[in-house]
Amino acid sequence: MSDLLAPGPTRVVGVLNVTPDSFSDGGRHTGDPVARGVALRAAGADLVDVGGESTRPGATRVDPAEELRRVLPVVEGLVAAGVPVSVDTMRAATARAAVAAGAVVVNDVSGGLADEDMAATVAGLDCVYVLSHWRGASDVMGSLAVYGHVVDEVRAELTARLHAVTSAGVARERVVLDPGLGFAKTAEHDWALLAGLDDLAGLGLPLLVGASRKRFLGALLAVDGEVPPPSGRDAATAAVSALAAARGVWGVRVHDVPSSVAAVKVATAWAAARGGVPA
Ligand code: PMM
Repeated sequence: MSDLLAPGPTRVVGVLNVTPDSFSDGGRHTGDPVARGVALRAAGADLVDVGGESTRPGATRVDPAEELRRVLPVVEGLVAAGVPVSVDTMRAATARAAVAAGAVVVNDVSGGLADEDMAATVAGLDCVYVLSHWRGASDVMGSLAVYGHVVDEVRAELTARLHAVTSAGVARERVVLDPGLGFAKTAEHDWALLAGLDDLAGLGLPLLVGASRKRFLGALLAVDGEVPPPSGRDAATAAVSALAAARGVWGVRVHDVPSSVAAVKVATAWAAARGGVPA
């Protein structure tokens, strides 16, 4: 766990959604999810993030037993293959089972808000905790995308959640913060948060950015109202990865691993050539 947060280049977190209805890649993949995860690792992912519940806008919650049934065998298979695993879940019970099976990161897009047992559960586990900004479940989050100053409000709400989870016993040193792009955010909010990464970094904790294939990139790339499909947004995702890496973020969560590995390498080499000063 400690190595995971040690200083170093931006980590590339590969997305492995084991869902029939994920926003960006659900249903598109066939075949063994463990083999897909192993391939993500071979392509350069530092971590593989396994999720069994779609958070696409409008999605309804999956049954807890079904989530576990999807996720656990994949976590076990990847751990057995030596792949560092993160579990993408809002449920304490799933987090506990995945960490018991060898996952080293609990990635909770709800920042502990969806399950009141999450913070205390994570406090008792040996893992990194990714705490994302969140205002409500996917079926209602669109109506919650209302901000005066989005960066200030996200920063304040992340600070409040950080206080809540550390009060429940989670060591601050193992928390990674995430602005939660697309979660109760419009495209304008997503861009403001990316532009405000330095401000969020001021909280003094590592940051994870999950821009991959999201709607704000689709809207940006639309030509004559034609929005490219999620898989047509990977070059734009890699551009975000390069810029986020140049801002020194801890990690980027992406579907297409090779393009973001290359992007992070470019940003790292560019900074090194400037004597360690980011591009
Ligand atoms: N986005 C999604 C799922 N999990 N986890 C973190 N930490 N940050 C994110 O932005 C994030 C996430 C939704 O995207 P997907 O359906 O394409 O996986």
